[in-house]
Amino acid sequence: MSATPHPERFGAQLGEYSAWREELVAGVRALSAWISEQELSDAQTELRIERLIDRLRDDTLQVAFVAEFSRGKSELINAMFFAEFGQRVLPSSAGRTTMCPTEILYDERLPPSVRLLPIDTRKQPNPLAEWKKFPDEWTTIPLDIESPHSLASALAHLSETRRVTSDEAAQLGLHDAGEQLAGTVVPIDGKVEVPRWRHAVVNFPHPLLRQGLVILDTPGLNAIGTEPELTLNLIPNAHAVVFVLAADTGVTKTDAEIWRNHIATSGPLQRGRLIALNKIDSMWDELRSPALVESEIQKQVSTCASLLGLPERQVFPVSAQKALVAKVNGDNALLARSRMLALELALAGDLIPTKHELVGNACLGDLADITAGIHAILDTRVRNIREQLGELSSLRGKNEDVVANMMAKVGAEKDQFERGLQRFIALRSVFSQHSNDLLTHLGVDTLKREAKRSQKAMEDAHFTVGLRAAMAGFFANVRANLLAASNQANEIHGMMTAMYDKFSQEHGLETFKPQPYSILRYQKEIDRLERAYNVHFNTLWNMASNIKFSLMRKFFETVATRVKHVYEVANRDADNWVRAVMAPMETQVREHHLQLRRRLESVKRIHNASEELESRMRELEEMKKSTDNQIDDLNRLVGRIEVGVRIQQTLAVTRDAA
Ligand SMILES: Nc1nc2c(ncn2[C@@H]2O[C@H](COP(=O)(O)OP(=O)(O)O)[C@@H](O)[C@H]2O)c(=O)[nH]1
Ligand SMILES: [Mg+2]
Repeated sequence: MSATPHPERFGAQLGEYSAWREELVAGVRALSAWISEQELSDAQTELRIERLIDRLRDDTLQVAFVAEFSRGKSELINAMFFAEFGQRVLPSSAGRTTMCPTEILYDERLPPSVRLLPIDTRKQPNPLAEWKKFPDEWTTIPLDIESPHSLASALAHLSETRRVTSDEAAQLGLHDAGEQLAGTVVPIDGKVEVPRWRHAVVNFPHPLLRQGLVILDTPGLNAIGTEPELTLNLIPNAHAVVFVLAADTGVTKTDAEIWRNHIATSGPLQRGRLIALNKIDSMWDELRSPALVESEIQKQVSTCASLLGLPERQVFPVSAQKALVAKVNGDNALLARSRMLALELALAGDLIPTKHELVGNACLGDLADITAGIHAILDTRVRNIREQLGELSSLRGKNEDVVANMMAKVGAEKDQFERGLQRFIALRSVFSQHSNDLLTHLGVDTLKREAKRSQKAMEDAHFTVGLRAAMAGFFANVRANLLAASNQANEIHGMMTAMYDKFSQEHGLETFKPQPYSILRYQKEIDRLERAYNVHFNTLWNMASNIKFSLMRKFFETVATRVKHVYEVANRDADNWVRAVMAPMETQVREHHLQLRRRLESVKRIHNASEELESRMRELEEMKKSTDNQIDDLNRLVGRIEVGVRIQQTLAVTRDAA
């Protein structure tokens, strides 16, 4: 197992991306080591740095392959990512197609394995995301990655099916299962064939997967339409979706349906959505001139593009099968003919710049929050030292009275500051009240109650109007909560801004402009879920009545789980935000108070013994120098990370323009 040497291949670009991410981690680690070495750290800061590193580490790139049965998704995945195994990793052949959605990834905390969730779990309303939390419910098959045979036989489970009565199929919410599979199986005694597994997770230590690539292989329309997790989460949230068509079938009715219902409406269209027009080898013909074959392929590309309403440059004619053979045999001419590298390049080109931007910006945002507190300490120190130096140099050669005056002045300043502290303490208690309110608006408990109530309303409703109203009510409530949270955050923001201004005017503390808390991205996700739900509502409503209610219930459960996830993220972000808003003020107040006490102390000493003055001034000069150095070091360490982020973003912009 080695990474592919071709620089233009997907793997090489992913490798560059991971190296970049590792560099960010190294930069953050260096910063973190420096912060604790300089004794500028506290538990909060350490925790936030650890979180940032974890987030960079756990960052994944999710690529979903979506299409109707037998378009060659599995073969495409084999050819793109697993050719160096010299054989097919995923089952792909006429009768052995993957029956259940399969995530292929590597989580080093778990041994290599295939984990399979039985289809029977569909009889219960719990969404897939819930089942993922209970490993015991999954059948685990260990993988021996050294043995190709073990790999193939473990993965063969992905194609397993079961025969059930049509009643049971209905209970499973698998309405069209019989029809969809009619081509491969002859139904006897009224039984229908259904997949044995609902979902599979292949944990596989492949170099690309180690670097955070997550591949989702989906079976045909039937499975996509009946598994809400795919419709509402896995497909729309994938960083890239490859929609696979086959040259020998063109755009069929179900292809168009998958495209329309599951891809076109599910996210920003232009970015990260690619069409692979597979099996172009079926058009190769030794008796026709290459130019003629080429023009026919081109014609197919235009037809597909216009049927799907896309520019032609988003459609990539390929032959997955020939690409796999070519890669295995090192046949460069065949590889070129398969046109696989163009698709790999486009996929990397779509995926990686987007990730650079997302990950880079999130990292810089976190860093700015983390370092704000440290800047506040250092700046307060420098300013205090400067002030003291000014004070002390004005005392040179002065008599005792002047020194006594100075002592009184500093003492008064300290007293005034301590009175200001009372106000600060009062503010802090109002602040924590407001913060609690903010977090309550984003509380998962309130949401759960609301979801239950809506669920009940939906079950009681037997007509479209009632169902729609219950659903709309649920979303309206969620929005109202987000808005209330936003208002609360604005209030906190206003209060803190005023407090920072006041402290800076009255006590000369650094001015600090806290960032506002924005709920925009959660609102967008809620909008997306509601849109997706509405689209699928119509599809579900037109299904046979014996399964439609159970499917609707499943969809609602998944929507509720996704909304819960949005709340959890919003809640965690809000928690971080309130800390980030308050921390610099706390540090500044503490630091300023300390400095005032020190100042008073040193004037007192000078008052008692005049030779103290020069030595105290030397001491302060030293302190100033070392604090200035600390500020330089901090800027250098943060600057190194910023440069890393920005270079990649500039490259991405240039690449986009090209
Ligand atoms: N001629 C040709 N057949 C292909 C190609 N890719 C896949 N196939 C065949 O199409 C069938 C379905 O492939 P598979 O990868 O299982 O499709 P999936 O159901 O979309 O995952 C298999 O018999 C493959 O051998 C290709 O590029 N050219
Ligand atoms: Mg397949």
